Amino acid sequence: MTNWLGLPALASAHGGQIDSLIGWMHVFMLILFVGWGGFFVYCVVRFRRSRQPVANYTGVTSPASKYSEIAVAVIEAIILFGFAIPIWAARVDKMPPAHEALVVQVTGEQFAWNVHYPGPDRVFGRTDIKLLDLQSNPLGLDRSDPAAKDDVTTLNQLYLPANQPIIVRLKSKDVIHSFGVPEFRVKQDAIPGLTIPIWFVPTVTTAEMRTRTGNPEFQYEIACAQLCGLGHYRMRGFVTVQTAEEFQKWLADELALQSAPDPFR
Ligand SMILES: [Cu+2]
Repeated sequence: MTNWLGLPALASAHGGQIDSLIGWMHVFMLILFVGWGGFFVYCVVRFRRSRQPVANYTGVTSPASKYSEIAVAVIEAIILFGFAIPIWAARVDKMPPAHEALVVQVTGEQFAWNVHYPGPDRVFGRTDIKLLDLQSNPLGLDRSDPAAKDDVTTLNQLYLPANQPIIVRLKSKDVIHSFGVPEFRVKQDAIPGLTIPIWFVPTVTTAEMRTRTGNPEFQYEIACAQLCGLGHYRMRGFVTVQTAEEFQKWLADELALQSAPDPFR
């Protein structure tokens, strides 16, 4: 189906299915709208006062409406248990294996997104609330932990390789935020006290999207999709999708930069 609903540009592997679901929803809702609208007009005409001057207190006696209600309940149960729950299980619960995916932790706070990469060892370093410093160490990462030595953290900048499964482990430091990237057709609440994984495969690099949209400044944006406080409007993060090679280079450069001893300390 073409993009008749004017949805944002698509840049993830599963997004096409979501778009076609949204499209079919609109088609079904249009059918319902026309059906019920027609029924309403019929009733207004059929039961007008000049034709029905006196109210009929007995009402409808045929059991047709009872049976149609039962039929609707049965059909809805089939849609829920036969389609909705299995599709949800396949799409959301079945994560790609962690060794094939890039696992990254994204922690929302008022009003920023903290990104944490485990680095080449694929193990997230220890974090400790005592080490937390809003300016220099917003995640409280313990650099003395061997697993943390190769970790990379960024603020509001999520770099991802294209065409590889990404598992984002969502967390929140304070209130409920929501990680939404419209082009990936991904949106998930980040809830304090929970680590919620979501996964997707980005398919279009930022550079490619810039040529595609004709906008040299195009950026994928993480929009916080839950009203999370007064600064909610400025809780914006940016996603840069690169080729696998570019991403590896970025990660290596960033690692060299972040693990170097700080000359100002
Ligand atoms: Cu927020």
